Amino acid sequence: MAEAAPTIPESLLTAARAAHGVVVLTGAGVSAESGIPTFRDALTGLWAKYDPMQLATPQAFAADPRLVTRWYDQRRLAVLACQPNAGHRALARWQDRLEYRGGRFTLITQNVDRLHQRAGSRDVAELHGALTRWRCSECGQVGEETGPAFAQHPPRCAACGAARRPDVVWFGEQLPVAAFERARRAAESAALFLAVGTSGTVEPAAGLVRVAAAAGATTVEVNAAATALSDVVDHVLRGPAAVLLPRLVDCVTGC
Ligand code: BV8
Ligand code: ZN
Repeated sequence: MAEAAPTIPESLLTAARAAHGVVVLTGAGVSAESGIPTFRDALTGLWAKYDPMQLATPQAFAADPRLVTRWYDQRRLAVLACQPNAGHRALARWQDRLEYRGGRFTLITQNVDRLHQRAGSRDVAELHGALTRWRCSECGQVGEETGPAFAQHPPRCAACGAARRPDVVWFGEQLPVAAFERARRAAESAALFLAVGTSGTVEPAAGLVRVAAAAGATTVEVNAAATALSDVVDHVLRGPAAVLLPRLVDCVTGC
């Protein structure tokens, strides 16, 4: 079991500075300090009586499209009102510095809030879609929704009138094939793989840590608490991502 290290071990810094291919998998914890509740806590207040595992499914949408689109519209508005935090910005900085030196940086996220992109990260592999992208449940027409709350629930497709849904991956739905394939290939060739702010409970995203470890990468967990991945990784950095990521990136990039 890797010991949780409040400081950053020299062995990790040596591996990170030498890494030509860096892969980072993020989960809801990287957005916690932006004020976005983690996925397991996303059901406060009005939604406290629901289980995300029940609400984030095609069955829930079929049974009660109005309830489901109201929850997603509220989450969409919440993320639009939030700002990226120092953890998001540190990952964007690391990508800039590594790619400037000819290295490869792949950011894979389970999050649907697009804060990585707003912080400047490029080519983000979004495994679970995005809250601001909505699509028609019938004709598939897709649109970016960054405006005020929908006037009606479920929102209707302008082309065919059918109910629109958030373009996110619900439980039981397949992940976007190209994004997951790119994530898996990056994990297989990573020299350094970080799992940041994820409980490691949702598959197949969480399995990428094991793919990287099996391929010989140095693996790291950055998390405020112990998770299913803590025993899998080589190094555990225990604490908030918005504090630990800037510190790690500054040490690695020599800022
Ligand atoms: C699929 C979008 C098959 C919606 C989400 C094995 C293989 C394949 C599938 C399965 C499998 N076993 C089980 C399954 C089924 C299922 C699954 O994984 N179930 C689990 C829960 C048992 N998987 C699926 O259904 C996937 N689909 O496999 O389809 C298929 C194949 C072909 C054809 C058809 C079908 C789809 C999974 C995607 C579900 N959608 N999101 C929405 O957001 O509403 S998942 C959802 O959970 C979010 O995206 C979230 O990101 C994700 C993972 O959770 P985390 O990000 O880890 O968040 P969590 O709250 O759990 O943890 C937060 C962490 O942050 C904690 O550890 C905490 O300590 C830490 N933290 C908090 N604050 C901080 C912090 N860390 C650092 N700093 C802080 N400040
Ligand atoms: Zn339509």
